[in-house]
Amino acid sequence: MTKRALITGITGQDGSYLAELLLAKGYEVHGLIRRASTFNTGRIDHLYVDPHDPSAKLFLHFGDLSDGARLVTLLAQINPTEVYNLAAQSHVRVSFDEPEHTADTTGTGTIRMLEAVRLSGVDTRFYQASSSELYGATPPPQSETTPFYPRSPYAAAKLYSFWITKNYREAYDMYAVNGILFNHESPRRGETFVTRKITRAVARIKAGVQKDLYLGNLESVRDWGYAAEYVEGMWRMLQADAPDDYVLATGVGYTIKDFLEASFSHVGLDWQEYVKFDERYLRPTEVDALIGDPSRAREKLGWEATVDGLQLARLMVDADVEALEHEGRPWIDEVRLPAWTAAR
Ligand code: NDP
Ligand code: GDR
Repeated sequence: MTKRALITGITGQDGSYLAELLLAKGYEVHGLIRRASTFNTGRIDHLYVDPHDPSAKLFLHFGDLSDGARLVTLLAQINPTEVYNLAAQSHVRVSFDEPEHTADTTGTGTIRMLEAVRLSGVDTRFYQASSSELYGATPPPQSETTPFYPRSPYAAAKLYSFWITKNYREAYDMYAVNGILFNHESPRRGETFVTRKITRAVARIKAGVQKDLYLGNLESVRDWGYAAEYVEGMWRMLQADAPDDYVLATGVGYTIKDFLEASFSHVGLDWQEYVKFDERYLRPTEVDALIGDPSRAREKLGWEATVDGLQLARLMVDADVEALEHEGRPWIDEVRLPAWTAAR
């Protein structure tokens, strides 16, 4: 039987790595993309083959999580065996500026996807991109049994998505899982998330094309892992005998200052000479510390992170330095993959 996956959010960081992984495993991959006035497929262009070519295995469809009828039609047309719901307004700070839009995409978008699965009658497994932001104010270590305490419109929307996914599992006997993923980064990370903002600035400051780096709170602690490894965990969740919810994390936390130190010192610079404070990067309510306990995923899925937050900082700085040196050349060539990714 052909394994056929539908990925929402395929143009994002995780969607691009997941599409690569599933194509390498022989899947036919379908992706939902938003119509935009400029191209938004930069992260997956290297995977694209003209659909007229018989070897094509990746197919893109216009759609939006705000358009429920389109999702039902698409599900029926594609008839996927696995659905990965990765699409979201995923920026926590922006969710305070656009709370209603965030609720519509990151929250209600999930029920539209689940309803599309139910109404189209397709026999499929469903992955929901849940987040460590659900824990919010609850102190670490955080596991699948830790109580949630969301601290942003983004986290509150993801909380709804978490519970509605669980509810559809129980109410309709759907194979539906939540991956509760702690922060995961890569050279493909969006430029406005703190890690990529830092590593990109390091490359630019080193090259003499940027002078300062404006940031907000440097004290918060995050458990940063490597996105290319985390998509493998998503896939493993859908291969298990029974549906369950899993934390994916490294188990080690660092402050933003630690990440700054690792990134700047990697190219021989002192971060304190360049980093400046701008209050507009503060959040009305902050999440102080997230450090995950990935024991369940290790024991039940055999999944383990191998790249920790500071290794990641160096890997991302190297990629940004090279991308700047070879401007115009696809950065995709620069990505250094960990052992199990390269072995695929
Ligand atoms: P990105 O922000 O890189 O990608 C988000 C994707 O969602 C993009 O493809 C975007 O499309 C798409 N999208 C946004 N709004 C809509 C919409 N209304 N309809 C259809 N598509 C839409 O996120 P990541 O890849 O980093 O994360 C993937 C998912 O995992 C997200 O749900 C995120 O909240 C969640 N998550 C991420 C973590 C992380 O550390 N990266 C940790 C835990 C959870 P476009 O390219 O057109 O903007
Ligand atoms: P986060 O990631 O909010 O954890 O959400 P982000 O990188 O945006 O922030 C991490 C921490 O850094 C602090 N910070 C700054 N953040 C940004 N973006 N820009 C700055 O200038 C800056 N200065 C300091 C923040 O205050 C915060 O404490 C990410 C997203 O991918 C979510 O979608 C996902 O669910 C969670 O990770 C897990």
